Amino acid sequence: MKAYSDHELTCVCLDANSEAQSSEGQSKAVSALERDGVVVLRGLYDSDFMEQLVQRFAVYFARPSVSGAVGYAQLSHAKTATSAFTLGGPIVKMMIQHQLIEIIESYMASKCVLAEATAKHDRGVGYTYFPMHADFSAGWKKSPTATFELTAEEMKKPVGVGVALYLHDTTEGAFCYSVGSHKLEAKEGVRLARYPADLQQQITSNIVRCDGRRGDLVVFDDRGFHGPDQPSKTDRSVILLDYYREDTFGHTVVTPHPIWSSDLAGLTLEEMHTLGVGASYMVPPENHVKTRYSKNIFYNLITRMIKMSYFHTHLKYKIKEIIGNN
Ligand SMILES: O=C(O)CCC(=O)C(=O)O
Ligand SMILES: [Fe+2]
Repeated sequence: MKAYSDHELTCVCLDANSEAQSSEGQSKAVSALERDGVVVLRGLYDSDFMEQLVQRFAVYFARPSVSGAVGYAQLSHAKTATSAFTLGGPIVKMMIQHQLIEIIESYMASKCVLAEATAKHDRGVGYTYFPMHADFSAGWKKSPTATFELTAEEMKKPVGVGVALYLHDTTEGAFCYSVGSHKLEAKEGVRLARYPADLQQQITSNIVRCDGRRGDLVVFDDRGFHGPDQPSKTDRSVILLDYYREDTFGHTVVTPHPIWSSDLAGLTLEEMHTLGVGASYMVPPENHVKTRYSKNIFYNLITRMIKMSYFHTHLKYKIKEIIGNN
């Protein structure tokens, strides 16, 4: 039985249509991030907007993407995902929502860049496949060949801010955060299991499950310990965004975003900069984790089946050709 802390998280209600009314809320959100490393933002997206997003999500999460068909990437038995940009239209607007960006940039004391954007579905399989972790620690590199490496000095600053957008009311399986753990600067690395027992106990006893409503955003400092509530028997759908601190990483994303060109209409240059348009990247798209299926044991069989899937029409033409020539 999991026992979570009953620490009350700060939940800030913002008004998407009135920046002036929300400025007090924004400062409250930044203070909560400084103190706890986590804050819930409510009210930025109305129900029509969420409905559109959920419908787009359903289109992409009905089936796997096979030979160009619309769908998701299967990453494990429990986990399916696609780039959040694939969902199109409304999702891009939510990624650059001004109040959200202002909160993040004020907390980081730097401009930020959207480095990762994932739409994800976790199946409630009943075991832990994604344990609590920090996203960064000193010496962190995105891949063994990456040239950029984080220093202990940089880890004193909020180098990355994560955002989880709930696509439905979420309790079991929700995002969890160890309140205040961002202040530890992940000095012993990103894996909780590698920490001395007393520190592990301290981190674990401060974990709060961030139950939330559809449309809520959980905003958190990536240096703190976090992860989905697992083991869980309930499915959950979520959008995960990660904004990196530009003064630390430069104008860099993890891997280039697959953006629909029509979604760039009407965006300012600054918004495009935040989205990572023109940014350098750490992992070439063909090596990104979403391409993992090419290492699956069924990959060769499935590719052969795809190659054969038009063979019957090919045969028909061939037979006609032979008959026609006689
Ligand atoms: O699925 C979640 O709630 C957390 C995801 C996460 O921590 C990550 O992608 O690094
Ligand atoms: Fe994480």
